[in-house]
Amino acid sequence: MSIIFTIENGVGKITLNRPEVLNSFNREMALAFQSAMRECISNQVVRAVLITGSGRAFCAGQDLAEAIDPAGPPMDSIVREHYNPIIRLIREIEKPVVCAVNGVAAGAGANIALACDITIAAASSSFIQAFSKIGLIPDSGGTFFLPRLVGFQRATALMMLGDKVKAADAVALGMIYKVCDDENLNAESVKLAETLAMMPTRGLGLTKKALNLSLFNNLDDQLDVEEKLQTQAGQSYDYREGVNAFLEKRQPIFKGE
Ligand code: T3D
Repeated sequence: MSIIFTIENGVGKITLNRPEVLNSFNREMALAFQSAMRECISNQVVRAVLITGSGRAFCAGQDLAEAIDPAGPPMDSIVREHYNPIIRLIREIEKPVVCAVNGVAAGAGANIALACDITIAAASSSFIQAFSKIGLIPDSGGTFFLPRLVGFQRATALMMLGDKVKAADAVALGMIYKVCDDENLNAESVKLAETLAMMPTRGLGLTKKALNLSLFNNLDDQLDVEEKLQTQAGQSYDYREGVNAFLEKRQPIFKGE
């Protein structure tokens, strides 16, 4: 099984599972990942998503043996059919997506981690824009997210030089949210995803929508977006529950509706 997909406590957990090749993506894994993400979108039980890897790596990007295999998927279809849909699904799902980077994240693996909503990493993990070393350009949204996260100069240098960025440095650069001890990553990331899953996830989904649009909008347009989405959030069950629970001095029970 190239991925392991489970649903527990409101969290759809996708574990990349080709540890012998550092969870690099072949076509089967890319399509299985997309299918799990689609299940997370349509299944109302899933209120948050957690992405991680098995073994010592998070993901080493494209499986290079498959990429040069004449019987493998044609070069031009790899980005179009594998990585672009994955990044679109991560950004389009109106539920929080947590990424737990458990080891090296290289190439498309690094950029998938950067496209997630909240990325935490084990202290021993690292991020490498490995593309330049083999004559490719960064894909999987890397040229979109990395300059926005760390600034144009740093992104350019990281992409051209392919330097390895340690997890703690990735936090300092603003690439990811948080680093934690290796042995705590699984527990911390599950706890984070489960916490999000219990929150007013309709509102979190709308927050994500607003953030996506903020990447393109000017202030005036963004204020309009906030007005529209706040109106939707204000009509949600969770908003009423949150306010009632506050006034009644009790814990709210949110439904994601
Ligand atoms: O058409 C297209 O290809 C477009 C799509 C592009 C998307 C991309 O992601 S391009 C970038 C592809 N990825 C890379 O270039 C990274 C290649 N891997 C590495 O540079 C290193 O493996 C790492 C820095 C990630 C980790 O190094 P290290 O020393 O910890 O491990 P290792 O010994 O290099 O790898 C362990 C095994 O995994 C090894 O196999 P073996 O010798 O034990 O049988 C190695 O060949 C295999 N492996 C690692 N990465 C890949 C891989 N096998 C296939 N594809 C890989 N990407």
